[in-house]
Amino acid sequence: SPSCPDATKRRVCYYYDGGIANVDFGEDHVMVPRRVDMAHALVRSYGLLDHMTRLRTRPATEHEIAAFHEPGYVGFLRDLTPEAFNAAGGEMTTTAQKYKIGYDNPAIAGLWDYCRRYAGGSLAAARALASRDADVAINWSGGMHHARRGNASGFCFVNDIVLAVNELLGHFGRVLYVDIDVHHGDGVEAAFIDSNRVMTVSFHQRTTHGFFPAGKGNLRDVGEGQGELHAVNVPMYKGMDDEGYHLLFKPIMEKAMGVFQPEAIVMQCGGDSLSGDRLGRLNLSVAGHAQCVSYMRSFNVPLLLLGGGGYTINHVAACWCYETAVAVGKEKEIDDHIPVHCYDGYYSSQDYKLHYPVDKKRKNENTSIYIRDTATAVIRNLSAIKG
Ligand code: V1S
Ligand code: CA
Ligand code: ZN
Repeated sequence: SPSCPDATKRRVCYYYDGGIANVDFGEDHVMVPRRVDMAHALVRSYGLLDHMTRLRTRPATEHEIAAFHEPGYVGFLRDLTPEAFNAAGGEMTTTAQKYKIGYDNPAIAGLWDYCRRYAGGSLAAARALASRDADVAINWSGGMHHARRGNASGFCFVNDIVLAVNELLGHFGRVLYVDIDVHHGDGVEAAFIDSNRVMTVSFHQRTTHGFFPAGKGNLRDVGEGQGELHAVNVPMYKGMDDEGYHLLFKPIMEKAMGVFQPEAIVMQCGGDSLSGDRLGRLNLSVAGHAQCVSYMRSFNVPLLLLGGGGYTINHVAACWCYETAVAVGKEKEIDDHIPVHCYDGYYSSQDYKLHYPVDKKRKNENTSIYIRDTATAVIRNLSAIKG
C-alpha cells in the first residue's frame, strides 16, 4: 500500500563500463569479467535501463587509489604488464611475492586500466549517494573485497569497497558494510578493524578447512580497540539453503541496523553464494540471494550495491539482473523467461530461466541448532554495543 514505507520509489543510478568486459584473466582462471557485460545485456533487454540514471564517470586516478593503497604497491600495479612481469622472472621474484601477483592474481594485459575503471565506478556511485542524487547506486564490476593496502588477494587488486566507504565517511557518520559473497570479506574487515564508524558484516562459507581466505571470519572475530563488536562474522557450513540463510540474515541485519543506525549501507553481492557455483558450496536461489538486497533496501537508507565473486557466469548474470530489478522495484514485473539477446545461448543449461532451480539433492550441513546458536551468539554481541 502507498502508506507502507517500502512503497517509496528509489532513485537508482547504475554504472557500467564496457571497457571492463574484455579483460581476460587467462583461459584456466575462474574470474570472468565478461559476466558483468552479460548482466548488463540482460538489464538492457529487460528494459531496466529506463528506470535508472546511467552513471558515467572517469576511471579512478592514481591519487584516489593511493588514498588507501601503499604507494609502492600502486606504482607497481600502474607499471605492471605481462611482458615486464615475465621478463623480470614472473611469480618467483620477491616483488611478485610481496605484492601477491601470480596464480590467483595474474599480471594480465590492461590490469591497471581495469582497476581504475571498477574503482572509479564505486567511487562515483558513493558520490551519487553522498550528494543525495540517488537512493541506490549500483556497480556490478566492483566489490573486490580481498585486496589489501599493500597487496593483491583473491582476484582483487584494488579495494574499491574501502575507497567507496571512505568517500561515504566524508559525508555520513556511520557506514554499514554487508557482504553476501561466499568468501569472507577480509580486506574490508581489516581496513576498518578498529573503527566504530564502520560496521562490517560478512556471511560466508567456513574457512576452517582451508576454504579461502583460510582461517578468516570466525564467529569470535569481532573487531579491535574502538572497533570492538563492529566486525560481525557469520560462518556457514556447505549446502546452506534460502530458509536457513534468512534465519540468520534477517534477525542479524535487523539487530545491526537497530544498534548501529547507519546513515549509509554498502552491500557486496558476490554471486558465488548461489547454488551451483564453481567455487562456492552454498545452495541459495536467485530469489534467496536477492531477498538480502530487498531486505537491506527496505530500510530506506542510501544503499550502494556492488558485485564481487561468482564463477558460474550465467547464474551470476541472472542474479545481478534480478537484483537490479529489485533495486528499481520492478522484480514482480520481469518475466522469468530470459529474452532473446546477444548472450541468450549461455542460459540453455538453466532452461532460459532467470530463476534456475537449486540443487535439491545437496545436503544442508547447517543444523537448525547451529543456525539458532549462531544467530543467538551474533545478536548477543550486537546487543552489547548499546548495553
Ligand atoms: N577456491 C578457490 C580458488 N580457485 C582459484 C583459481 C582457480 C583457477 C585459476 F586459474 C586461478 C585461481 N583460486 C582460488 C582461491 C581464491 C578465491 C578468491 C575468491 C574471490 C572472491 O570471490 O571472494 C571475490 C572476487 N585461492 C586459493 O585458494 C589460494 C591458494 C590458496 C590455492 C591455490 N594455490 C595454487 C595458490 C594459493
Ligand atoms: Ca561474505
Ligand atoms: Zn567470493
